[in-house]
Amino acid sequence: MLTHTLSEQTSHYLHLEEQYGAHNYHPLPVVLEKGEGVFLYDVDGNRYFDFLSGYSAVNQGHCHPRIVDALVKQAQKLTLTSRAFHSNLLGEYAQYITGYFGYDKVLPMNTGVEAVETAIKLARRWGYAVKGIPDKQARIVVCEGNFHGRTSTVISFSTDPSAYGSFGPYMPGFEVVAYNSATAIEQAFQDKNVAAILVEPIQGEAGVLVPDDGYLAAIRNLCTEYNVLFIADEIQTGLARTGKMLACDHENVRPDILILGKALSGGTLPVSAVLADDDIMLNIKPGEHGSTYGGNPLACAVAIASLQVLKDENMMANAELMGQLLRQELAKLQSPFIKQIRGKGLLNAIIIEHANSDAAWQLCLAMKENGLLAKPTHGDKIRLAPPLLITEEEVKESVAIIETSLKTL
Ligand code: IF1
Repeated sequence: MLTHTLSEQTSHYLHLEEQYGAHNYHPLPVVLEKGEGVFLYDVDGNRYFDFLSGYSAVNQGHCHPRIVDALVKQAQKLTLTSRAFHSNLLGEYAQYITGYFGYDKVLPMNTGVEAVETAIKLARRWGYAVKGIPDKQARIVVCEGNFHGRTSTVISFSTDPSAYGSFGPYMPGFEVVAYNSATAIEQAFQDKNVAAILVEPIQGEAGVLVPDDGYLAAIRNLCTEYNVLFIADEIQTGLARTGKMLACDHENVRPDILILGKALSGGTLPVSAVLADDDIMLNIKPGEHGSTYGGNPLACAVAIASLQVLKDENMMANAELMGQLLRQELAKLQSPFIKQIRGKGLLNAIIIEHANSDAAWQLCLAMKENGLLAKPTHGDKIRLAPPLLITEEEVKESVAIIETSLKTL
């Protein structure tokens, strides 16, 4: 780490985290204290374009005034009742979000992985109650390179050793198939005990892997044909990030179970949701699943505002347009170090090719010095995913920063 170039203040905060925080992350050496729209500010007052957007939790931009307003107003009134009692906001929110996405019911949770766990439980329950799978035999098909969160069940079907290694024993009942292969899925579906397939419409952690056109439609058809539930994890791809409200919308495909998180609160607090129709959702009965914070009134107020802002500010269309511009401007750079540019809407990545295996990290450090924050993944991939309200001028300014930074390699 280039700690010698850091301000005294920055070093102070880095050392505090290093000393007292668990070492389960390796962040860029920047200490942020303020966010506004597409910008972040560090403790020394430097301004940065945010090209991570809190891993797509901040699609609406940092501290969006309407979301913060909803948060503050509700925080002053009522924040948590638990589900032992009703609140005046849960029903309103449930009506709002089910109408918004076109499902009969919502089951509210908090973090993304809790919603994934919920979807897994729902699918297994449906498998036994509706499909007639023998007890404890339900299987769920997942894809190679998947990322669905960090719980012990969810890492059980990860194919990334840094996610699952030495955390066993692992939860059985999952089958991994190649991503972007309908043939592999059909083969797995020959097993009558398959209850569901869980899939990211674009693989995020794998480095923004966009499947071929027709993949999602093929999954939909196979699921219908084999009586298997299609679970779409749209935690990262949903909520306007890829240029449509959902990434599944690119192929006009409707999953049986839809998982949302991250931007459902515009980056203000953990809010996730599982959406499904009654024939699936009503198989879980009172007392069989839940969460202390799930569906709390503060989350409900914030989620309504976060969803409303996406539509009112037409963020799908802007993500689509600015994504095209970003990829087009990056292509113009003709950098020998950019091996590939890929993505959809404002969920993008560049793949760095360089003799130095540390080049992507060095590039991110240079971009930070020049006023843009992004983070490498798997060594050579850099995610480029700014908040969805970025303007044309700001995209061009950002690409100029990337260009200048590439020259330092
Ligand atoms: C971290 C990645 C992004 C997700 C999908 C579920 C979850 C996530 C498709 C779990 C979470 C995060 C978590 C974050 C890094 C991050 C990430 F690099 F790992 F892939 F976004 F790009 N499904 N993704 O992407 O949601 O429980 O975290 O709310 O630091 O682990 P969560």
